[in-house]
Amino acid sequence: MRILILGGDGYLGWPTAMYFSKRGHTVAVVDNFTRRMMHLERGTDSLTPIQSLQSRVEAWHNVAGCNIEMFIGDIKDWYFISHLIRDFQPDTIVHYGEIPSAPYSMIDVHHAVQVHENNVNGTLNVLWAMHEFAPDAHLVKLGTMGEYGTPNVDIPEGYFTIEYKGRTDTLPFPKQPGSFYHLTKVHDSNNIMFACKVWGLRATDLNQGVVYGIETDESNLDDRLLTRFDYDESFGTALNRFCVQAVAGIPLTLFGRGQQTRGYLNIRDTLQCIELSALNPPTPGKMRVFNQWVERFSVMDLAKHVKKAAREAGIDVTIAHYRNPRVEAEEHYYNPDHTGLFDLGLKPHYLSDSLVESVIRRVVQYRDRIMEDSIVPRIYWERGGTDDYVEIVEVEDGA
Ligand code: NAD
Ligand code: USQ
Repeated sequence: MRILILGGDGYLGWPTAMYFSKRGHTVAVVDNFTRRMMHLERGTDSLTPIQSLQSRVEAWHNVAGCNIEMFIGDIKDWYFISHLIRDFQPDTIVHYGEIPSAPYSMIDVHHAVQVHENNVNGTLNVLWAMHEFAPDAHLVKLGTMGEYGTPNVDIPEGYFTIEYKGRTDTLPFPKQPGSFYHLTKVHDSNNIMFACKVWGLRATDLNQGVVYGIETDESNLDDRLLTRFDYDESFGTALNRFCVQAVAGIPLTLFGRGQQTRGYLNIRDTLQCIELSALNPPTPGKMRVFNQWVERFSVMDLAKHVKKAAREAGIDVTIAHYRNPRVEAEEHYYNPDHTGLFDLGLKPHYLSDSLVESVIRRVVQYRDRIMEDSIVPRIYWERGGTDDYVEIVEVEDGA
């Protein structure tokens, strides 16, 4: 299969590129290093010392004997992306190439607009390029579970059948996203669904939960192949952050009451889900939706897992409740369906089996690179970016 990976220099994109090329597919990656630039802007960095994309591609060739083609350019640039899709003729386009951070999108108007322009316009370009130059390709697009928000009813995989005033229809499930970033994913989903309906394109919209972990089978072959691992407030996700905080001796940053519940998955399972989607495309004209997560945890559950795992590694951890910088439900119902990918054959990894070995061990390895100043939350949904409100409101006893 010819696979074009948009955002192939990213946390998930680079491991995906290695994973597919190891399995004999023809792989090309696209990136314009937006993520590296955003770290420069914020004064933060990946915990793992990641190589340049060029060096990784070379290292991968030396270590595994596999080739990955590289195209440096902006998905927002119509001529760049449309000519690439026309010339490469992908069977599958895996689209990770967006700005993935809720806090970053909430800094101020400029960041909200930047995230919208990047994500929504980039995906529109991809859809038009497919329509004009690769109408049979399959778009595997990374959306987010956060598109749905936290409604007080079960969440289906994309669509539900509803009866209203005596008539019945199958409709997209309502979306109640929690940040301007999450909103861009809703706009993308609407645009993709429309393009499938009108132009007969085929797409899989993957509503992915929060991903954790550093290692994959491929990246473990050589440290030059490691993917990025972020722990700052903009780009680090909760569990990755907690692991770094544990090793740095900083009280774990639980926002508010800590009962916010999300779906989580190991980075290795992301790779499987992308492969299963790519190998089983939907019929033309359809936007298929999968909810891509394995286990459900509250942030307090995560903190307890990290505390336990750190103790096994000889590290004592304190859990603290911070004033919540976000506007979100801190206690809520959460029961999203997630059978689609399991039905296709997903073999999940579980948090309790992998935390010490595949995350904490690596964090300890790179503990000297931890920038403690980038950990505490400073971006507030309500009041704008200032650090006046950083505050621990309670320390958890005996968790
Ligand atoms: P990432 O920032 O590490 O990767 C995205 C890559 O896309 C980066 O390398 C970036 O430079 C590139 N990019 C962004 N805009 C671009 C543009 N206009 N042109 C070219 N390249 C561009 O993020 P990630 O964590 O790997 O996430 C990948 C995707 O998965 C994102 O769409 C994200 O929203 C989604 N997602 C991630 C998670 C998670 O927990 N990491 C969970 C759910 C969904
Ligand atoms: N949280 C804490 N402490 C922290 C960081 C986060 O309590 O130090 C809480 C947040 O308040 C939130 C939950 O943990 O309730 C999840 O936050 P997160 O930062 O781990 O994840 P989120 O902002 O939702 O975004 C991440 C990825 C994003 C993806 C999303 C999937 O960055 O790209 O879309 O996970 S989901 O959460 O299902 O929407």
